[in-house]
Amino acid sequence: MEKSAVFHRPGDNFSYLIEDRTIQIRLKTKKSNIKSVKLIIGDPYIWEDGEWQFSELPMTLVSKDDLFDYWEVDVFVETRRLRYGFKLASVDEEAIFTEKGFFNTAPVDSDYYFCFPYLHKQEIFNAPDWVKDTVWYQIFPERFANGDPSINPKNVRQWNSEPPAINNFFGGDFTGITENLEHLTDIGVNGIYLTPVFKAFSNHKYDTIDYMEIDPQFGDSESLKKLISECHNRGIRVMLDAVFNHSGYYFPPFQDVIKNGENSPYKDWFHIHDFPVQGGQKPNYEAFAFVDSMPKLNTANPEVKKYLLDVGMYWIKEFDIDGWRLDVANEVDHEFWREFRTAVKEVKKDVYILGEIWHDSMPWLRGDQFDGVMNYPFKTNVLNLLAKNNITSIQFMENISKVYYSYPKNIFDYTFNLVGSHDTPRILTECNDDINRTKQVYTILLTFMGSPCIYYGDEIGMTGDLDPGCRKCMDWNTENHDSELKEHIRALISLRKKEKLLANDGSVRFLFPEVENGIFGYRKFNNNKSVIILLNPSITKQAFPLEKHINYQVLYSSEIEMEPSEINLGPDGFCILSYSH
Ligand code: ARE
Repeated sequence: MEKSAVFHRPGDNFSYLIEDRTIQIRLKTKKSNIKSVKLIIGDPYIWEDGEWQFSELPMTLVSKDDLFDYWEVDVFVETRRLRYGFKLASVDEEAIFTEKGFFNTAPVDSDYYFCFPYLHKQEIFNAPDWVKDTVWYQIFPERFANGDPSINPKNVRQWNSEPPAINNFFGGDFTGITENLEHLTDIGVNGIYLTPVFKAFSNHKYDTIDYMEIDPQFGDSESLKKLISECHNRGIRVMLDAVFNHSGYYFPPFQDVIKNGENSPYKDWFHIHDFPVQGGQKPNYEAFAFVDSMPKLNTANPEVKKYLLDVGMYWIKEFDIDGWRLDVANEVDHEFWREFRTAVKEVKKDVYILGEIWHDSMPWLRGDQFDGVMNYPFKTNVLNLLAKNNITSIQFMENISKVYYSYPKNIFDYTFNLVGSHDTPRILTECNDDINRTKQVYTILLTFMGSPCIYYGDEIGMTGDLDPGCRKCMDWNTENHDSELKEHIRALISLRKKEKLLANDGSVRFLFPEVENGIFGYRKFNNNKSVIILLNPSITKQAFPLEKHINYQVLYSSEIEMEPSEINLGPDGFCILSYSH
């Protein structure tokens, strides 16, 4: 038995409440090393004749990655108190794994065991339920539609008249979005994420000048209120982009520091290393990356905190927005985000707080800060398999399993899944213009656990490389639209709304391929139904075994051949099956 690879630590992704008085407990062991695991569990205060009373429950081998097996069990705990350990069996050995180490027999003293002291209902991860049923559409406002030329920025370009650049403008605005909401409702999206809309210098607006003013090139309070109410009338939620890690160069407090140096009342609003303030390649103040036009805000400063928390509350209170996407969220201190959560949830209990974090985000997802994060690890693995072909489907399943099991189950219902954004090349470009591969990407995106997001224009087959290439003007000439791709996305969103298991309901099991690039997928299920999503990442027809006694219904698929004991998927094929149990 490989004891050094056995791991459990109470909390985070290893033990957590999933319902009132029900805890999900996980254990990691060396891949293929342990043959069975039983959970040893009991109330720490129930003893008889000097011995702690516990029971044993079998754990299920639910998944694996390249190094580990994952075991899991859900337990209803009547008294809400528990101590627990694990009885492991390999082919030639048994051992009891406790907080105090390994033993040959189960210690009869609860003090040896792992401790989850008390199951408080209010400690169930609590994010807004509506996010589970939301399919997002990300809009870069400068490039979606120019609806009101009267507010065009100076030297505005004709729509789509030239490639996007870091400093050109095409006049996208709120009116343009409002006038084209039907495009969104046609495909069935019910959430919009707008990149920054407040007054700023650049075309991307991540260099804020005034957090309390809408950028005049997009519109004004009235046109934003109209956009939001038109969205709400169509059942579409609206999320804005909060850039609190840094301001822009022309943010008045920063301008004051440039002018008055150490005498400025704002000198502690930033992280200035010495005076006078010097920009350039290596500014003498902290910034986003080393971008001197984005001075980092000192969010530990009470004045800055108050200013930004007021901003966070204002746009909810006055414009009824439904969510905040938090820019460079991982570089702002946790204490600020805890106070941010308290403040904005006070104004709107079910506001969605989404952090932009590209890496493991557990420290922000313990219930006291974010409701979800942008799931870039999901995007990376989907693209590595289907676009870049640099991992096999077995490696994909191992990697995606590692990502999934590094968080508590409930977290994944609220994670923001994406395959493209304003910071990355467009998905069709990543897939080398292969429409079948792109359709497979969307089959995963729109059926995986979490809240999926479509980047504007990807649904009609727009292309574009790294920023600014991925920020072309939306192409409104329907003759250029890939109607097959758009219909595929529309059908999947419609299916996701009809079949709740395709959204966030129930549990999941990953279906590993039998061979290196074999058919892979996942089964999502509740007590009485399963849906299975299968994909063939190869260019050859492949079979996937089916259970003969099950009556499978095909909900949606590419070319398939269905037999009693197997389903054959053509090259780049996909299918979604369901069955009752
Ligand atoms: C642009 C060009 C840059 C150029 C820069 C010069 O893209 O190549 O060097 O201008 O000024 C905004 C604009 C960008 C602009 C940037 C800087 O949208 O167009 O860059 O400002 O002026 C990391 C951060 C992540 C950040 C990305 C860009 O972790 O937070 O870098 N994303 C947010 C927004 C951006 C925005 C900013 C931050 C700044 O979404 O749109 O940029 O407010 C790995 C790492 C990630 C890294 C990622 C991308 O995966 O793990 O941490 O993200 O690569 O680099």
